[in-house]
Amino acid sequence: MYKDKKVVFSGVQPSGQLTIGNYLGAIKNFAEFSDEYRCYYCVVDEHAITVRQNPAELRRRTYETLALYIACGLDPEKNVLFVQSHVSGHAELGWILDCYTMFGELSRMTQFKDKSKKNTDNINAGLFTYPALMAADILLYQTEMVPVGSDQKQHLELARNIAERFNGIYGETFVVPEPFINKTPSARIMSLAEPTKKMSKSDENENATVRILDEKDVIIKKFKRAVTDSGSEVRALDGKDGIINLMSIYGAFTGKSFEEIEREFEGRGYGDFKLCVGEACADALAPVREEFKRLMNDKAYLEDVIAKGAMEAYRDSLKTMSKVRRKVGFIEKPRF
Ligand code: AQP
Repeated sequence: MYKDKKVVFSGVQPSGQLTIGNYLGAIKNFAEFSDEYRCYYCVVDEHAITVRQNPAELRRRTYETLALYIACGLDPEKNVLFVQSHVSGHAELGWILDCYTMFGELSRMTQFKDKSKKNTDNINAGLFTYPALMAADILLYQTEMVPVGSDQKQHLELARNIAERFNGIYGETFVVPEPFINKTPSARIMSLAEPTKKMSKSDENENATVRILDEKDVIIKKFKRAVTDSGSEVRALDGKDGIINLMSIYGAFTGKSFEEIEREFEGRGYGDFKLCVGEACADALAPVREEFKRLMNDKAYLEDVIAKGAMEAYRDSLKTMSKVRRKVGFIEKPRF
């Protein structure tokens, strides 16, 4: 019975075509929690509009992200798969938590700094308060554990601080969540064009990202073009950021350690190595691509999953919402 289970929550923004960073850092790890935990995996469309989106594309990507969840192994019978904007508690709790989140805390968030540099003409309040909405997503379901890539660690720490602050004022209200960041280098996959920068789905340089849904020949071409240093030895040495990134990706898809990879490619050069990384990645993702195509042709099924997910998430969110409303001093909601 799920009521005795601890809760896992995570989300992905439908803000672009998902990359192998999203896959290796987050989604690939989601399924392993499904049996033991009550799992909520959300398509966080409200977060996506902190950056200007084309409405038709946002709609399409919302379906695609949900289909990718399933194609990556998340069974809708075992996980609550849903769309954030379908459950009003996210925005409602987000506003309340805004009032328990400090300006100074939000100003220190590196994602805000990076994204405001990238979107100078649209540094909106939502981009700034994004971490408070993310805290609401997590705290709404009394989440114990949040599987994310390492770029989200700072936001998770802030969510913990907000929960502790609120609990400190009003008494035990929220479970204080723990991040789950996998210990391998794939917790942070870097751009193929600028290996000191994280791979991001919204990167405009197509050579910087490998998308989960890219065809095999495209994947191989992108790895061939990946920026490396001027050497030729496949070794994880200081300053070889590009090669280390490719080793992390190869290791994540093959299960091989850095030592094993170094031994395998001794004396073989970068060209050979890049081809093997491309092939390992494309072959591992081939079944995901196939299943994704099948699901996108079954809109009725996706609509059913979305409706069931929204209903379950909404129902489960009510308890926390009513507790929070009472604690902060809002009067009882009239019943219509
Ligand atoms: N490069 C990455 N390596 C490992 N994990 C990553 N994640 C993102 N990029 C990498 C993880 O993917 C999950 C979903 O991310 P998100 O959609 O919520 O937002 P994000 O972290 O801002 O991801 P992107 O790809 O960089 O999106 P855009 O370009 O829209 O900002 C998270 O768990 C994240 O850690």
